[in-house]
Order: sequence, then C-alpha cells, then structure tokens
Amino acid sequence: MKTWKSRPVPELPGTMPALLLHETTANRVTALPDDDHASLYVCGITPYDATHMGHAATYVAFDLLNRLWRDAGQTVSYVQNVTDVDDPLLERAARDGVDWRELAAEQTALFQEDMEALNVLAPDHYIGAVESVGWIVPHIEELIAAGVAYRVPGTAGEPDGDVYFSVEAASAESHGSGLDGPWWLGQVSGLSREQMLPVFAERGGDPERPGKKHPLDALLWRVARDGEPHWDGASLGDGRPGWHIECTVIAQRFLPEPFTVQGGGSDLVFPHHEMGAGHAYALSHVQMARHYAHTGMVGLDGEKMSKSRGNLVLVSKLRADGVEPAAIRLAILANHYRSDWNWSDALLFAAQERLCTWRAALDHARAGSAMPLLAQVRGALAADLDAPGSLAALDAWAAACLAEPVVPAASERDVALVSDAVEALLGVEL
Ligand code: 5CA
Ligand code: ZN
Repeated sequence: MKTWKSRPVPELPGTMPALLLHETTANRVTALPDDDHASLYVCGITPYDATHMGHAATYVAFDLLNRLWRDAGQTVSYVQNVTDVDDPLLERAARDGVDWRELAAEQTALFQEDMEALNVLAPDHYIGAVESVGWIVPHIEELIAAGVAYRVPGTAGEPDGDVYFSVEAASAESHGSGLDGPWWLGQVSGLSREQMLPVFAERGGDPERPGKKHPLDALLWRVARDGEPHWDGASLGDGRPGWHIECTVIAQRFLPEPFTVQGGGSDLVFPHHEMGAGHAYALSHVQMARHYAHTGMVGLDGEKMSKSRGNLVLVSKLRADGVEPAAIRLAILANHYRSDWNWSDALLFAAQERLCTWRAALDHARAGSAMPLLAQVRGALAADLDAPGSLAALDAWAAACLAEPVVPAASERDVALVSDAVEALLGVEL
C-alpha cells in the first residue's frame, strides 16, 4: 500500500547517548541494541473511523524512537500494518450502509494525511491485511502441519473449518523467563491464564466458541460466511485470516528475525502481541521481537478514547478547525508515552503557548547556548523517551533567552541548531 511522505530530518552535530527503553515483558527500562541497523514494527490502525488522539500519541511515541535511532547513526527499517478487513470495520460499514472497502480506503487516506501533518516519519512498508492474505495462507497451513493449529467442526450455526492456534500445543513446557527462548503462553504479557480469560473476551477473542481445545486458542482462519468478504484459502477453504497472524506474517516478511522493537498501545499486549509472538515462534523457531514497548492509553474525561465508545478527539477535526499540527504534536509530547493521560483543551492551549514562547526565544538565542541544550534534550529522550523532560529543558532555555535580550542580535548558528534539534528529535517545526 502507498505510504505517506516524510519531511526531511536535519542532521545534528555531536552524539546521541545509548538508548534506554522500557521493555514490557521484563517490566523495566533496558538498553536497546546499538547495532548499525534497527527494525521496528508498530501495529497500525483498523480504519473504520478517523485518527483520534490516542492513535496519534502512539505513533508520535514510536516516531520519537525512530528519530533517536537515526540521530544515533543507525539505519531503521519501519513496518506498519493496516487492519483493513476485520469485524469492527465490517460492522461499521454495514451500520452506515457503505462498502467496507471504501470505508477502509477513505479512513486510511485520512490517517495518512494526519500522520503527514503531525510530521510522523513514514514506515518503509505500509501493508494492508487484504494485500497479505495470499502470504498468510501457507503459514496457517504450516501451523496445521506442525500440529499447533487445528480445524474446529461447525457447531451452533457456525460452518466447519475455522482454524485455531493451539496455545497448549505451541507453548513450551519448560522455559526460562525473558524473550530469547521458546514461546510460552504468558511470555509477553506476564499474565496468568486466569487473568488472560476476561481480557481475551474483551479484546476480540472467543473463549466460549464450542469445539476449541482451549478457551484461549486464537483464531487463525475464519472460513467464509454469507455476506462476509472472503479469499481463496487453498487447503483452508475460502475465508479470511485472524487478526494476530496478519501482523506476524507481515513482520516476518519485511523485517529481520528477530526484529528490534514491537510497538503498539498497551491494549495490544494481550492477546495481540502475546499470540503474535506465539505464531512467530511456531513458524520460525526464532523469537519475533527483541523488545516489546507499549504506550499508555489516552482518554477523554477519564475514559479510554476509543472508536467503540465514540468519545473521540480527532486530529483531522482539530486541523479543520485551524489548529496548527505542531501544537497538537507538542500537546502529545507534554505527556510521558507510558502514562495514561487525558486529552483536554487546556493541554492544547498550553502547547500553543509553549510553541509561541519557543519561537519568541529563538530571536534571542545566545551564542553557545544551543549545544548544551541539545545534550539535555538528547539525554532526556534517550532515557526511555522522556519527552516531558526534553520540553522542560527547552522551556528553561527559552526562559533564559527571554529574560535577557541579546545585543546586538541572536546568534544565527544557535538559532539554526535549536530549530534543527527540535525538528530532528521532537518532530516539531519552529
Ligand atoms: N489494527 C489494530 C492493531 S494491528 C488496532 O489496534 N487498531 S486501532 O485502530 O484500534 O489502534 C491503532 C493503534 O493505536 C494501536 O497501536 C493501539 O494500541 C493504539 N491505540 C488505540 N486506542 C488508543 C488510546 N486510547 N490511547 C493510546 N493508543 C491507542
Ligand atoms: Zn497488530
């Protein structure tokens, strides 16, 4: 699928410190590998409604990581998917009497415009579920042949042949802790099976489906039903893939095994990233990702912002109202990516003020002030993407500039370096 356009990233002098990032499975901040090449997969949108502030915050957070790797001189391969066929998308299209393909295409285009406006660097590969069906089918066949997937007979009005991933068969019996060994159920999420059950049901799983070997077995292939889109599934019969296998196959196809970081919102830790890791290990006997990173949930008035709840603040709506995208980005960056936080008008207002202050301060940039500021901004971001810490360093720099107007004029070198640093590292244009 076509991706959006990235703006150029200025090169900065000096060096980036070693990058530390919170790792979900270990639940602590760990060092990222400093190899020449880094690879990133971030779970993309299900395009049935426009980009809300929660999506934007997740993609901006991983955009920081992408920018830091580049600043450190590492090359980055970045892959993102679009879940352009899935139950919620089909339900929304049916509710609104529109074609699901058109709905997906429209919302994906709008998402790309939002990402471009927010100065999020584009992935190298932007891949739809629909375009990956043909790659997925043989991998599901492999899982069946390996004895870790099975067909469920039709019961209670369901047709024969849906394929499920057997968590018991795929799970290693003996295992250590950590990611670099065989997968077992709980390796990524750290949840007990009792804790998994309600979350599984809440997030697209079907623990009650009759005929499954284990309630937590995850859908790999849904055979065709009347009125539902379906594709040629070779020996599986016509149908469509389950959600987790899509991301696994796309990641394995376009990234090294293991790739460096798997990212997404914290709502994806279980079952999505847990099952995805299980599918990947069962297919290749190599762990899927070296590091799992998750963003906190953005809410409105204390409730998670979600398309299903309808409590959305849309990036496109704010843009249409004339809000500068750089201010939206700065409002997001005022929160640490791992915390759960609420969107508010006050947050946006504060970001607009901050942008004005920084711009005014540039006119008074003092000679020699930019390099120490750059070191502080890099230091904050390298320590688990502490964007609020980097904003505080810039606020302090701006306050110092504005406190004493420079005579006769601002240092041009420092003006250029501060604006390049803010653009390259934070993705904000001054
Ligand atoms: N298509 C799947 C991933 S394969 C999906 O979760 N789509 S989504 O449209 O629901 O979400 C897109 C991304 O935004 C995911 O990474 C998700 O974890 C993240 N996300 C969704 N809601 C929020 C929220 N309220 N706050 C922060 N991130 C969110
Ligand atoms: Zn995904």
